[in-house]
Formats: sequence, C-alpha cells, structure tokens
Amino acid sequence: MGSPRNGFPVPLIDISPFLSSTTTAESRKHVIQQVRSACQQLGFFELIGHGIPISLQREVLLCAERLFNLPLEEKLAMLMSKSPGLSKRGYEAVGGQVLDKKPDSKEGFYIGIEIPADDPRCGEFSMGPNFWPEALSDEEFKEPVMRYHAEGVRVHETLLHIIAMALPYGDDVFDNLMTDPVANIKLLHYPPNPASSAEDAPVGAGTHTDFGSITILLQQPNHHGLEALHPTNKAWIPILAQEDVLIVNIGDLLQKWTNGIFKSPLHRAINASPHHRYSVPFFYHGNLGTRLSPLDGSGDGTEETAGEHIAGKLLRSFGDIKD
Ligand SMILES: O=C(O)CCC(=O)C(=O)O
Repeated sequence: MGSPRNGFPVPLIDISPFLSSTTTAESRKHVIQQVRSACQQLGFFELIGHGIPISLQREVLLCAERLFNLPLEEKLAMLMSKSPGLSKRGYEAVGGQVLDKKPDSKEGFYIGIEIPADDPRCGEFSMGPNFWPEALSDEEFKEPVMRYHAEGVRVHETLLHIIAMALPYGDDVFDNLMTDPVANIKLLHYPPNPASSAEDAPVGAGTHTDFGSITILLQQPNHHGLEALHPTNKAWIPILAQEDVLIVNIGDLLQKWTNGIFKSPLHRAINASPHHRYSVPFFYHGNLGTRLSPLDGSGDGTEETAGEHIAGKLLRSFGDIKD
C-alpha cells in the first residue's frame, strides 16, 4: 500500500509477477486482488514493476518539453482542427479544451497509432496520420514517442489481462477490445503559476473522468499537480509525481462494463508552482466498435459503442458538439 495522502492510502501495485514466467501463482493472485480492490475503491493506483525503462520515460518527458518550447506558429501549424475529419491528432492550444466549467490552462498534443492518409479509415474518429514537428529530428521526437507508445500499449494490455482475471467473466473477456485498439498518447504542458495554493492557481485540467478503458499517466518526478476525488468521501487526494511510478486510473468504459463496480474517478490537475509541468497521459480506448453492454448481461444490446461514447465526450470538450 502506498503512503496515505490527505488521510487516504493510494494503492501501490507491483505488476512484475506478470512480466516474468518464473513467478508463482500465489504472487500473481496477490496482484489480481490488489488491482480488483484498487479499481473498486479509488479507481486510481500507483504502478511499479511495469518494465518501461526509466531512460525512455525521461526521454518522452523531454520530448514534451521540446515540443511545447517551439514557437507558437509552429505548434499552430499542427493544430488538431487541421487533422483530417474526426482523427483529432496534433496540437491543442491553451484554453482549447473545456473539461469542466472554464477552459483548461494546459496545452496538449495527441499522438496515436499511425493511420496513413490513404487508409480507408482515415478521418473516422481517432483515425489518421500523426503530425510530426518539422523543427525536431526523428531522434529528438518521433522515435522516442513511438517507442513509448509501443511500451505503453504493452503495459495497458498486461493490465487488461490482470483486470479480466479480477472479474468473473472469463480471462478472455477483453480480447475483442484489444483487437485493432485505439490508444492515444497526449503530451501535456502546464505553464508556471506563481500562485502559492491550488485554490489560487488556474485549473490546468478541469475536473473530469477519463473517457476510455484505462489511463496510464507519466509525470515529471516531483512536479505534482494531479488530484483524485474520492468517490464516496468527496475529498481531493493528491496523486504524487515520483520517478518510475506510473499512475493508473479506470475510465468510463470499464465503469460502464462493470455496472459501476469499478470506479472511473473524477480528477483534475493544477500546477500551483512557479515551474513548468509536463505530463503524458496514455489513453487506451480499445476497439471502438465494442458495445458498452454491462458484462453481467444486464444490458439490452442498445448501449452505445466505445467509439460513440468517447467521440461524444471528446468532441463536446473541444466545442465541436454543443448540447
Ligand atoms: O496531467 C495530469 O497529471 C493529468 C492529466 C489528465 O487528467 C488527463 O489528461 O486526463
């Protein structure tokens, strides 16, 4: 168990027994129990033993810094609205997304699985080519980011296997979800704020739940800012930024499939510090055609698909759909 924050323990889970073929059934069972309990309670946990090299984690955070340090006109040349159709790749300017009542004070950059412009799926929701900044060489940006993407997909799918084993619907329950999955990295930059407290600083990412299955967040060590709302106690719990500790949270899709047994927690990020803050959430949505019928069979088959759910939420947050 991780140390208590604001009186609440944030679970710390080591999944290395799932990366080694020589670990005992007992140690794997312990991991499954820990994941089940974290998903049922806070919906957030700290992850270690994931196998992503520290050097790659540091490099990806540097990629975020290099990108957001570019002149604004170079970033605006890669604006999300310039990506084909609903593919939604590229740059989000400060204030571009409204996750809660006021525009967010962060800027972001979406990167996903490369779908070439001549692919018939190009322009469908979340499907299209990535933007790559001309001013940064492939070694400085594209290659580390795509190496991290591949590693992140591996960790996400390991977690989904563990989560399947934590549920009573069969170990293969997420196999379809993991076929042709959509999995998007978002590089984020929270500009410095001299405000001394979270109450005075502008909100970087407004209070929201994540739209997909699971999110894995990489944070710059000691650049704190993320807070989770406890689902029952309604207290804000700081989720600290520590080296080599990834943060995992459940998203809306898993909450819907499990009929609310697994929690998709409300959270926000505020950079109440005079320093820049960079972070990299990695959203695993999975196969967008998957229908969100509860796994316990209580649905009627008319539930929306993962793609409909995520597109609706994301497009609303960018003002592309108005209620
Ligand atoms: O930057 C962070 O710490 C959290 C970002 C976040 O909550 C999100 O993008 O969903």
